[in-house]
Amino acid sequence: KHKAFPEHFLWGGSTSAYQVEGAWNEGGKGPSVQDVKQLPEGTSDFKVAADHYHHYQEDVALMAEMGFKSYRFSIAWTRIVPDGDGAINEEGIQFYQNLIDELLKHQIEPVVTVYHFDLPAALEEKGGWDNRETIDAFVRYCDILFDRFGDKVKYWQTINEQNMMILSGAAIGTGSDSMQKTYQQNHHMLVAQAKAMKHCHDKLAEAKIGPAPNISITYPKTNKPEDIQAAQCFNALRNWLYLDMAVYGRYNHQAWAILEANDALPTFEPGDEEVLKAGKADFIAFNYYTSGTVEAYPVGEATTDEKTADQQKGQGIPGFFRQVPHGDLEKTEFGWEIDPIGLRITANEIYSRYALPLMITENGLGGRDTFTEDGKVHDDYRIHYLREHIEQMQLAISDGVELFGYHPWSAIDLISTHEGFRKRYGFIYVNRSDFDLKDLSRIRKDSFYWYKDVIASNGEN
Ligand code: BGP
Repeated sequence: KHKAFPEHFLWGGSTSAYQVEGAWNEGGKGPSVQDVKQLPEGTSDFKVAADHYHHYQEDVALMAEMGFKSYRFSIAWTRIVPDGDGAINEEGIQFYQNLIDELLKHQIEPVVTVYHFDLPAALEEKGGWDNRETIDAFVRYCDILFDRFGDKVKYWQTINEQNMMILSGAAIGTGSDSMQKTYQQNHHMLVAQAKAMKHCHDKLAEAKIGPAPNISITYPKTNKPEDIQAAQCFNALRNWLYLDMAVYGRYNHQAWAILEANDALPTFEPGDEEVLKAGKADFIAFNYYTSGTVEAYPVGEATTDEKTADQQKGQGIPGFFRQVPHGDLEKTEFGWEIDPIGLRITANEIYSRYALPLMITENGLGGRDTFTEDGKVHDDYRIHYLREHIEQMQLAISDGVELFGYHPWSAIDLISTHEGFRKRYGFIYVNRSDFDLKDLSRIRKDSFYWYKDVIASNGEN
């Protein structure tokens, strides 16, 4: 017999500021790297997005109708400090005060991500995460959030998917031309995160804070020892580097060895070691969409060009691992492998390593939803995907994992970073396309009604 979901389980949904809000230059907001970057061809910019900035009351009412217990969203750094490290924008503060009050009015717990891929463009111009001053700007920004919202927000996450920013940086606003520089940026983000966690604890006795990386288990392609060893390496570099740091304040030994072998070790400044040790996560939030698979990548198989390209994209490192398709898993129409059991394995693996409570901050299926003539959106494929993942969550809980929240991506349709508005994830359909804003009206998808029942029955659906 399976264990039931805990009584106060946080059933919710997830978004990020630049993907959902729009109003990109309203209310005193400054530009972020997302507003100024080169867009993939045929893809909308982020200027209007789902226009949540102007529709937040309606959107929160719809979340409440679904029965949301919590809502995981991000605050746009450039609404709070438009140029990253200068004056505070009170209008931006007010927007989030209003949003948080609206959530609390409906008994929805706010779960706040401090930084979700939207570094202020002004900081990027000064070197972004290459520049150690960005650490101070980040910590100051966090202090402002803790001071202004700390009386109402209990759950905080520092940086969304830092590991994905590092492994596929160029696409989301950071990036660099060498592996050493990339991992130096990574180091600066880790130091910034540790300081923020420490400040949070010093300022707010009741608050809980943690990282929000994308964690998914990596399988070996075969049961050959060399493939199993390759999987261990990739897990270390992709997953454990980030969590070992957030929990133990030290670099994972195997990840460190991979960096060392590739002349990519970060430089420590005096004091970094103590700072990293002092910042401790209270819980682990993680995003899970799919698992990964790797095989051994013998040195000598790659040309220098391939080697550099692989390393830049995080695809493979000769002598360690190379990512390959799984082969037996079904895929979404956008080619993402679907692996619900991988979620159970991942949750158990994280819990065994760190024994901290876990919260899922993203999980979901991107599809080309269509609005049918009967005025509905029949997204049975999404229901199927989510149901299977919820079943595996319940199995993980039965295994003994302390899982306390689930926030599918996304609460409402929003812009996919790489695919624009044609790839949708929400329970709520937003009536627009990439280049036609239509009326931006909100339509409840079939998954909306289904998820409402899931929440009402505390996951017994
Ligand atoms: C995660 C990000 C989200 C979101 C999601 C879906 O990596 O944290 O911001 O974009 O992936 O990805 P995509 O929109 O590329 O399908």
